[in-house]
Amino acid sequence: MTTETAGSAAASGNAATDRFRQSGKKSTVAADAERIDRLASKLIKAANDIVLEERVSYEEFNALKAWLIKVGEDGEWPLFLDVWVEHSVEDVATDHREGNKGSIEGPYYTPDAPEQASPATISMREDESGTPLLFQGQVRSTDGAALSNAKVELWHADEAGFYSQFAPGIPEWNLRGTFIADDEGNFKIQTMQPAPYQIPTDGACGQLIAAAGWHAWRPAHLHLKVSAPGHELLTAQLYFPGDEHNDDDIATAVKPELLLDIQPAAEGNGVQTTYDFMLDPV
Ligand code: MBD
Ligand code: FE
Repeated sequence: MTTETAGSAAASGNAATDRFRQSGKKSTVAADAERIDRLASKLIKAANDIVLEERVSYEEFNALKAWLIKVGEDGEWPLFLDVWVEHSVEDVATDHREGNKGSIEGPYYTPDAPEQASPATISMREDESGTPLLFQGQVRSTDGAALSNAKVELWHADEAGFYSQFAPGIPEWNLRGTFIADDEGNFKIQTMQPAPYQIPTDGACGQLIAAAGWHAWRPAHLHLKVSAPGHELLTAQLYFPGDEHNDDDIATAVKPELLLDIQPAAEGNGVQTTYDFMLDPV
């Protein structure tokens, strides 16, 4: 934390909640009473089983009630669900794929980041601090065919671990961009290596983490959405070898195939990495 402040958990939580409300994701499930009955009954039974098995007291029950109220007040439902549940939803959604299976989206995606043709430099501050990172690769179909004009959306935290639009004092589209690959599906993006991310410690999720004696860290990561006409959208994260939290990500979103191969930059300073994506036809 040098030139910027973390802001509060409630500020980033509420921004993530607003973002979710605007995304239109909430209204797409049909009200199928049978399915709702099945899922809600299982969830309620799981809660009751825990109470009976663990002999949960009134004090503990009330602490839970107060904590759940605080999750809402802090706007941290997106954070809570994305950190502790989304990885299983992502497994179910992508286990049929032959190409990349990807990883969770998390709470800090914003659509419609400014578009640039590859090669390009992501939007960043003039004095953006960090290690320059050249991120390049190719987008292909699972049959091996290059996907011309594939789209690569990239967003990630800065060197202090903060995301634009969710922490104060950062330009709106900082370290966010939409990149159009060339005729052969090749992309080449100059950016700045992100720092590990710490879940806000002053909100409800941070309170739970501290009370349970857990740590609040995600390893440093790049977020991506890779798409091409006629192919399934890939949502992924990529990680840096050697990060101490690759093996105990609080969000359980690291997979071995998502680790980058980081090399010294061939030109200039910093590092470079090549990662190819394979998309499944729809
Ligand atoms: C993040 O940056 C993130 O990617 C996830 C999944 C949860 C919290 C913060
Ligand atoms: Fe993230």
